[in-house]
Amino acid sequence: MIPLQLFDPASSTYTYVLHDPATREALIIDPVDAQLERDLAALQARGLTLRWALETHAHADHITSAGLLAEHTGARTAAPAGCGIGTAAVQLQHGDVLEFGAERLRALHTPGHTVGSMSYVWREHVFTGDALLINGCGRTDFQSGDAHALYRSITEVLFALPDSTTVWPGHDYQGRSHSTIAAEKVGNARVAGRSEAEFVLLMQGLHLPRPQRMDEAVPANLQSGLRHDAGAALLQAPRAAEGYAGDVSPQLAWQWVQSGDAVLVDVRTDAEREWVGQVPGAAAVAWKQWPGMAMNPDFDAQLRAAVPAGAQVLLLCRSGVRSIAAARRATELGLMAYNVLEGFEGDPDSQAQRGHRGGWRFHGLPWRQG
Ligand SMILES: N[C@@H](CCC(=O)N[C@@H](CS)C(=O)NCC(=O)O)C(=O)O
Repeated sequence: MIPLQLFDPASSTYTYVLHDPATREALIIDPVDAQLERDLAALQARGLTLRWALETHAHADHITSAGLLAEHTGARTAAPAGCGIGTAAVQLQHGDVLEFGAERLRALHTPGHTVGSMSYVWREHVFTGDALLINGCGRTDFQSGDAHALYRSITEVLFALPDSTTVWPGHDYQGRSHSTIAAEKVGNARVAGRSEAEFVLLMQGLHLPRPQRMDEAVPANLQSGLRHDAGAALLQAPRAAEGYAGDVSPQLAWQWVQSGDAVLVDVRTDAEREWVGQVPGAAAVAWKQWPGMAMNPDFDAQLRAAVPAGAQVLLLCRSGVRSIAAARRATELGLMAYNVLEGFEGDPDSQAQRGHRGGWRFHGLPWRQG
């Protein structure tokens, strides 16, 4: 059993998908937002059900798709407790285990690149994030980095794993895919044969340029990569979008519904509408259905039945993510399709609770329960 290794060329980031062959339950490590469609297709092609979207740390060079994957697949997000990713549903401590089917993945706290960074052990593999890289290691000069801590994480935690353990890094900038603990012990250019003091001196002398997207990536990653404009001021006009007519605020969407300018379609699951709440008069056409969040095979036909040809349609989901996919599909079907920003419940807050950061309900627009 080896992990599926996927690569984001723009950031040289490796993403990993592991699965249990019996139940097809899967886990993804360090997914990248620009690769969302690829990753969803990879899961679907293999018949995998995503249980966990997991981070090794809050990245500085790209934005995670963990929050989006959770929205699309029903997976839960998990992140190291020390990383400040308050939106992650599970805050991992050293030694915690995540289960997917009969498989188990164990969290190892390996601070140094950032204070909360973790590596993950699965079978005879270790996913080292930006702690141990192939013939290198993560930088320690920003985001709570600490070269002393990194030296100890590598030499005392990771090098304590069996020599035969395969090392799967978070990045490689030279096209290498994996290594072993034995090879890194002997040959890692930054660590092998060096004392802690020598390593610290070397790290202090690196003077690497800042990651280009750092200012944008870190705040977004502290929220699982979910949009952080939810709850923003009322938008007066639709915002342009790619693949569909545009994004509108919940308030503007409601104005259009009242004036008869557009049909509101709720693309959440039956369960969400029933138990969380729904907008009176909205048509219900699920994009995916619970349990399993499988695609609704009748989406096209049901949407056509709900919206007259050529009419404007507003797509509403939980937080404005599924509705983007649905708006793109509705556009392909010939409709003038808009995504309702923030969705019914908005984004999760720092306690991982929805309803306090934007959304249809938060703005006091009409809705009812049951
Ligand atoms: N050049 C890349 C960033 C490269 C970089 O700084 N990578 C970090 C991980 S985000 C690192 O730890 N690199 C270790 C090294 O280059 O030795 C960008 O602009 O995004």
